[in-house]
Amino acid sequence: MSNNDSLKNKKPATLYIHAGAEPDPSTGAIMTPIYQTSTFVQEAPGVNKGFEYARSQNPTRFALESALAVIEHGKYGLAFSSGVAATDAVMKLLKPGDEVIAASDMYGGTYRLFSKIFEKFGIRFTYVDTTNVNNVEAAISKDSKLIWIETPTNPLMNITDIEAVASISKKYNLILCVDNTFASPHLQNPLVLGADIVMHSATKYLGGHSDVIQGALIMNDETLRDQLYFIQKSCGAVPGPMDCFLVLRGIKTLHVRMRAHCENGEKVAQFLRKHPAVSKVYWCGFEDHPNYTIAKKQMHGFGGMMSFTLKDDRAEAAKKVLTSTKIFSLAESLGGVESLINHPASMTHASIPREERLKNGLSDGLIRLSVGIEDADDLINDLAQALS
Ligand code: P1T
Repeated sequence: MSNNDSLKNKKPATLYIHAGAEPDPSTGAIMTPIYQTSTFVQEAPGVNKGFEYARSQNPTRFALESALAVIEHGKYGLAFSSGVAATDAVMKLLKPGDEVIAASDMYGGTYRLFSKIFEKFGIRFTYVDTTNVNNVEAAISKDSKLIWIETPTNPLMNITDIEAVASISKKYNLILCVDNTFASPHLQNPLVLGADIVMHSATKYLGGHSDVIQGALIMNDETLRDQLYFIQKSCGAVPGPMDCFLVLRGIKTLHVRMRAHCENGEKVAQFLRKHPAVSKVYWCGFEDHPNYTIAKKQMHGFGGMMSFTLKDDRAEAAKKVLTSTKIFSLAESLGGVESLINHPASMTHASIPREERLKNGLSDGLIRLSVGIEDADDLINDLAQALS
């Protein structure tokens, strides 16, 4: 019986620590070895130990992929060299003429991949506000093949009802892919809610320590897994074994980190909301957040991501805050143990045309926080001095 079989019905903390981890058969090493090799010696042509060439098979990657499946309550996991490489693989399931219904508010790099790369190859993207699921159904045409949503969204923390979109996608026989990066598998499991594919930028909460770039896909359907594995090995965007080891290690503390991110996130969100210089805080844990009921239904906590605007909503005013924090570092990315502050309009979402951004509510003055797991009072004091 594999270790993953013995994890059936175990709680998240146990899953994260033991998923994918088998003692190394040759030495008993408890930690998965980093198989830093490009190829595997064969006894005779076609006679091998199941490993031929490391783009197609690597034991460290396989251990991680098996862990990814377990922690997202799916059957199969696939790891990629980045989050966008994982998204790229999903898009390669499609052919020219196919249409994707995509969320209008999402990570700028995903929008760039769709609009600047895949449109060139004849795939059509229709962007809708997926927080109203009626918009999704209304947009479906005879060419629609896939629905792409992100929830909570980057950076406006909009929430889409995964279960409701999954039932629409099943009705029209479409593939539903959910970017679950902001929630992490600890706070939300889209496959359980009916999605077909879960995507992660493992760079974020899964790795958790800002030391690796990686992506992940998890699914239940074997045919979909085979198609995506074929794309993974044929297109070659695989992560190296050292990076797989780092994400495997990160996953072991996911529950502890997420608990701390949630606690600190709530304290920081409440502090910002009461601050006289702040006009609006975007955080899905507020009871008056427009999608709070759905967030509460489908998530097990609200995490450490949030955005806010100042009463003075010009980019210059935001820049003053962005360059005045001492513990929050000004940087792209999120989900690491350390707190980051970011200016979406000029950084992570600069590839979205300004008109589009403004239409979706992403203003020039919006500031995004990835609240880390430092001491909450220190984080609040840091923001207080930057806002003053
Ligand atoms: O950076 P990469 O590992 O390729 O992941 C891309 C990606 C996909 N989906 C979401 C929701 C993301 O936030 C990201 C990456 N985001 C940032 C780098 C950022 O600072 O928002």
